[in-house]
Amino acid sequence: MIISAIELREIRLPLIHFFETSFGRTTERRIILARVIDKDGAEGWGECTAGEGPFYCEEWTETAWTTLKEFLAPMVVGQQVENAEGVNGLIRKVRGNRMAKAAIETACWDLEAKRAGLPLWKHLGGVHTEIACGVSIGIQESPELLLEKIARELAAGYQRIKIKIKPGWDIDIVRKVRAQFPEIRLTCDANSAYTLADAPLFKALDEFNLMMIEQPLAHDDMFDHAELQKQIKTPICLDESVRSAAEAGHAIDIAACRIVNVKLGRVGGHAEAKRVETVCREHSIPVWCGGMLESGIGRAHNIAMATLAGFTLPGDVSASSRYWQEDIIEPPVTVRSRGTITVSNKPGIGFEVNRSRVDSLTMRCELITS
Ligand code: OSB
Ligand code: MG
Repeated sequence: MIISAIELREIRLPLIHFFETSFGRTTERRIILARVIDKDGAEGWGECTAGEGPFYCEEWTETAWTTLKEFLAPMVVGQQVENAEGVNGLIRKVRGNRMAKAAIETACWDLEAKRAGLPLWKHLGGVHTEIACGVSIGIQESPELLLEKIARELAAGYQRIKIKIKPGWDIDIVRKVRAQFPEIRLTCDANSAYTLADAPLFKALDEFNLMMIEQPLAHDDMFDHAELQKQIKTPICLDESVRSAAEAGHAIDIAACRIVNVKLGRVGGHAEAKRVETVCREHSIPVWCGGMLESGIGRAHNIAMATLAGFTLPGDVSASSRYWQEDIIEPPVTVRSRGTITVSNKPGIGFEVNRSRVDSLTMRCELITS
């Protein structure tokens, strides 16, 4: 395959409701989209999942834009590459910047699947045709509001509720949620808001029968997580601190977690996500698909990835209508009453990109050619 051009765009997309985590509140997304075009004019779409500031990880919209435009796109255009799997080889020289890389890499997978006339999920080697969905509910203005939101999501059929926690919004909140919903599958995500000194808090959380606690400690740590996992019964799930299959292997080796959240952007695209899934599956570590408040393009890629065999737990992949007044793909992603998404069997990501809507949301656009 030869990519003859890459179009980068930044779109702004306001969220229906703000989303708050321990590191801050998001009201409007600034999303970079990558469209790769081959010499025959076939195209593929990818999304960069970097946030609006360097808070989840080092990357953010502005650094990803510059890295894509100045380095990554020029390294890919005009180069012969065997397949989408091989795209990483062209951009290996660039360290880190995985979310920027994933925008191009995932777009190449979409293109390749379309050229083969295959749905992306099949092209990736997926096996599930229906994926289990959970929701991630941000920090709310009051506990009552959180309980209301949970009730609404359960009524919509979602199979698992994840709540965001931070110091001051943790054990009392979990206690209230459990009191109201004693049987639900419940998890919490701290986005690195705690240290090992908070071990007593996590021991106290053991009584609430959480499916897992996601990334309680530092974003770049594994060793303290291993120490914490020794002290608590609740499984730890790593998000931020697993950025590659190698790191997944290390985390498993030192027992830093019992579950892994896989995000395409965080690991640099589908090829690496597949390797993470493989390492985890071979060690009987369940994985699930995380979310980064993606538009429909990133969401469609997430759905395809979540069809891989090792994805056995409900992911943070939910309906477009939870985030956007109107998505940028057609049809929007919808969730069935039993809390699942049925995969699309159309070629590539399986959804049409609404070009006029994307155009109307575009703040800047750059075409990189060879
Ligand atoms: O840690 O999983 C996370 C959103 C932004 C940044 C980090 C995270 C999240 C979510 C949202 O939890 C998941 C979603 O897209 O609904
Ligand atoms: Mg997380």
